[in-house]
Amino acid sequence: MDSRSKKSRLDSKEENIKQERQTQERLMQEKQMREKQRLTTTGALVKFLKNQFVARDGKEHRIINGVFGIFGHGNVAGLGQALEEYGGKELPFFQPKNEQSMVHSAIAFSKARRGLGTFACTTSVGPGATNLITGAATATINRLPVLLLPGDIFANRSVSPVLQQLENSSSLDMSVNDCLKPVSRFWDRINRPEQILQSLPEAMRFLSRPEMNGAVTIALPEDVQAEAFDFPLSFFEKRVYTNYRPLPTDEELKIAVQMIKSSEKPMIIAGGGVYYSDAGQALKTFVDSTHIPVAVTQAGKSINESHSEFYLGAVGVTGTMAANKIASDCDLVIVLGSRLSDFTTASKTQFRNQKVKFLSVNLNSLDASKHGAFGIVADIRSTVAALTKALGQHKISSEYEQRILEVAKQWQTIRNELTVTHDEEKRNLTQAAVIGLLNNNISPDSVIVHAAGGLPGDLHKLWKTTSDGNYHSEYGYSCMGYEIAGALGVKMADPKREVYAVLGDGSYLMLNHEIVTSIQEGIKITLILLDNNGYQCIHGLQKSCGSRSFGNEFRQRDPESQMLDGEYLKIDFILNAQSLGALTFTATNKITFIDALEKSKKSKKTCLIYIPLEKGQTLPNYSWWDVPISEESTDESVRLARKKYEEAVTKKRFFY
Ligand SMILES: Cc1ncc(C[n+]2csc(CCOP(=O)(O)OP(=O)(O)O)c2C)c(N)n1
Ligand SMILES: [Mg+2]
Repeated sequence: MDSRSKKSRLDSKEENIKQERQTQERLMQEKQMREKQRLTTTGALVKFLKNQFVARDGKEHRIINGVFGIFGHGNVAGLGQALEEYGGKELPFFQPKNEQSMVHSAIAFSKARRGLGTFACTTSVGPGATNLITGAATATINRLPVLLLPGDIFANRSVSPVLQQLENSSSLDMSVNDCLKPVSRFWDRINRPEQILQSLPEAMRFLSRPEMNGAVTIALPEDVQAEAFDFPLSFFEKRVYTNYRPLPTDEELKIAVQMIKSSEKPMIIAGGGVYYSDAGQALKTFVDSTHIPVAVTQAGKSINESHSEFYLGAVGVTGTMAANKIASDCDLVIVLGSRLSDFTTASKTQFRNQKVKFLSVNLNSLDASKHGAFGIVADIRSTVAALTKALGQHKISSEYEQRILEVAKQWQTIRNELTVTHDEEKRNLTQAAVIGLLNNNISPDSVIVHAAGGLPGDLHKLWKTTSDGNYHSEYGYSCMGYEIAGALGVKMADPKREVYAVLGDGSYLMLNHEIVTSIQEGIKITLILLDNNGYQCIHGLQKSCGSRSFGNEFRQRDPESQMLDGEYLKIDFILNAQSLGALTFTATNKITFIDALEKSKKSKKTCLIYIPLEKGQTLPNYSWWDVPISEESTDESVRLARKKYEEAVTKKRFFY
């Protein structure tokens, strides 16, 4: 063969290989195209969200159960269009009346489901987005998951400034959504469609892991929302994120057992983690076996407390006499799933025993290490069960047991006296009487939702939680306005339960519009509105700080004094609620309140029970709260209060 023909044969072989390679590549591309779908960023986002699940104890839960939204130019054509096109049954849309309240509804839903699942909240680019901030902070502080999807300014900057754009002179890469950074556990901005391939799975990790829960913000520039990309189909396949229960190590258990066995006066502080971890039953078994008493934080009070006399109720600033007495003197605090906020520790004055030690179990290592605790970063239910087993027959001493039972009994007598109803005296009901009557006259599996004002403190002290989730308090942020929106979310989480928002006139005036959403959706809740003409818990606090009365009551500006100290405002709450669609009742005594409760139970539509309160009735305090008082004042009563304050501050104890 001459060299020429040899070369041509080689050439044709190479040509064949080349052609073969090209065919392969074309087929591969065709296959890839078949396995891709051209979608807008928000179309892909919606398709992705529909198929995300979290699994715990062998049960799967949808992570995003629907979308709350208010549209504007920043989200209507992008995400709005995508929701209409792809949302379907799996991602229903709800129309709340304020962006803050939609976050409250979402996290209340999540709390009712023990953190397993939440909602997404979409807003436009400007005020809609900044209205999310309070909701986001409420979520992150309470460690509850929510997905926030605010629209954002154009990524391509071609129209800058778009309507509602903040023009920050120090950076063009900044929008109002940057305000959401400190209140979000995870924050991202999508500048190219394909970025969601990384961003969304990361967001799901934050929404599905309890120790990472909080607000997750994904800012969506309005041009990018509408841009298309060939998304791999595999991105939309069902994903299940496992919410496993990490166990304590043998070494950790050994140390914990030793700490408990060598303690003479141990007590448990049960925080929200006990409820989220569904550890109520495991805790009961532990208490039945060891007789170690339990006190609860606001979030921890969500667990059923009706188990035994070793459950002493609330601890700390708003604590019961029994729990606080035991806490003051105990030598070991077993902290289960608590953030140890200032209310729980009475601003670091609650635990007075010189030898007191802390043993803490929490999935969140920040919380586990507080107060110099021996911290076990593990699941609470599993750890409590392991401790019960490892402790065997161990019990507290009979002396200590006697003391616990004694103070528990004393407290029950006081509680019953405090909640008594003076209906025969023709006075309005006191807040404590309302609490007692409500506790006794609603079904044990109902839910009460509260957040701010004088109610959280009084409820914490007096309420008896009759089933898991029966007590729903938002007290991480104590955010006025949470109550009605929160009740809506709780009812959505479990429509079988009767849900009561218990709130003051101040909170009602701040955010009452979700009554409209409840009517629109046929989601029935009952509002118990306690009217005491203003911000009375702060008024009380103000007076206890030596001040007289300034800016806290709802009073007319007086023409002579030019101050807000004229007549009380005449606000017709009944007419207001009726105008939004609620069925209303007025209760002025025991009989009318019970009657209103019975009628509201039968109603299919949202009800409001209006109760004018007997003002100025406060409960006894068994602890202290650090509210700094003016060091300088011309007012004698302030100077006196400051003196007492300076004494009280010396009782603070720090643990490292
Ligand atoms: C959004 C918000 N603003 C302000 C406060 C401070 N604050 C706490 S309680 C309270 C008064 C609440 O009034 P109301 O709901 O009538 O309850 P009351 O104090 O009368 O029991 C205020 C202003 C808050 N917790 N949340
Ligand atoms: Mg009030």
